[in-house]
Amino acid sequence: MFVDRVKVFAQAGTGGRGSVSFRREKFVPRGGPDGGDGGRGGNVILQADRHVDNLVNLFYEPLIKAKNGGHGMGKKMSGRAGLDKIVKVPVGTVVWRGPQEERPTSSNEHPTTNSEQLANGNPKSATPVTDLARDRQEFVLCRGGAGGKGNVHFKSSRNRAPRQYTEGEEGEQGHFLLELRTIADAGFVGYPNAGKSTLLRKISAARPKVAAYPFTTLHPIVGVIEFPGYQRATIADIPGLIDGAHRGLGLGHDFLRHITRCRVLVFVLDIAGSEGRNPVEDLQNLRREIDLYDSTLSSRAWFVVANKMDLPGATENLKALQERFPKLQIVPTSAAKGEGIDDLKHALATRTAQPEESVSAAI
Ligand SMILES: Nc1nc2c(ncn2[C@@H]2O[C@H](COP(=O)(O)OP(=O)(O)OP(=O)(O)O)[C@@H](O)[C@H]2O)c(=O)[nH]1
Ligand SMILES: [Mg+2]
Repeated sequence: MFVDRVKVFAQAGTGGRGSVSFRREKFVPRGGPDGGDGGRGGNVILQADRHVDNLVNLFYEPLIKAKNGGHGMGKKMSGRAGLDKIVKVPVGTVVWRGPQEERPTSSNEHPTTNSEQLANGNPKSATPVTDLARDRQEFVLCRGGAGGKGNVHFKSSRNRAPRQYTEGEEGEQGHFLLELRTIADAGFVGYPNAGKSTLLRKISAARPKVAAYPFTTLHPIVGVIEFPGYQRATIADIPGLIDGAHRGLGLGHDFLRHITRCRVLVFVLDIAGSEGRNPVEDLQNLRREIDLYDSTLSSRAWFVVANKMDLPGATENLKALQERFPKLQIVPTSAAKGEGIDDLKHALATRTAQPEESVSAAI
């Protein structure tokens, strides 16, 4: 299963209580207070890890808890610190904090109440917290509570046998939404069956499923292309878009966010119009869909792959497309026959090598 959005409830550990104790030792009458401090509670830490590719672990375990700190003890011994809970998440995870809610009472109760906004990733009530865009990047989601003070801290000339101590502080807690926005240099955008996955298989070692029915690809797949001279680029194949994708039609809406970080958008067209559509209109519709979804996407660097050049009608359609958009970079390919693949690699190498600002998620 591929999970790219998940709600969780996280709770850091409570600090341990301070101890009330008095020194008792032979030949040391009235040894005085010696109650140690409580240990701090464990933190809940998110860690980006490039070996993790989705959020499925958290889907099954949406309650993340770190350990409490140990209580203080006699002989001025501090309680042990609570263990941190380190949760590995994929690189590219964006975290939002939900509105304050009642904390769930039992462990099998899922944090669902009043989280519609969160579930929709709607930032209106949810506030952005962090963007884990680099491998090994860590973020303390909830900080553990400090340990309480033992009675040794309360002695004074007037109170030599204090019985005061303090409780440990509660750890931070909250509801969060974690959302994966795939990090890739370029992303394939196109109608279902345009041949995006077939192309990715040709240019990289990734093995997305290819089939003659729409919506074969159900979640983003990232392939790595190696260019001569140790240069490399990552390309994301996302599920096909259809008209109305920005409104949530087809699978598009849920997956468009995965291209929000791509520096270069590659529009893959079925140039032969083999499913009865017109490639010029396809391109215009695709451009419109991404613009309606996020207007910053339409100002990204982009070019077109005219795929299925082996089919009848392709050459005429390619000519029409070139006449309609004379300045546009168009790479003709036939993924099925393996033609134009080197040109596509070359186009990707040059376009992704351009030193553009890396695009962070628009949070
Ligand atoms: N004739 C021909 N067929 C192709 C070409 N490229 C892909 N196909 C076929 O088109 C069909 C769809 O290919 P996919 O690579 O799965 O298309 P996709 O764009 O990934 O589709 P979704 O994952 O559904 O969005 C498959 O049957 C491919 O064999 C091509 O260049 N020429
Ligand atoms: Mg596909």
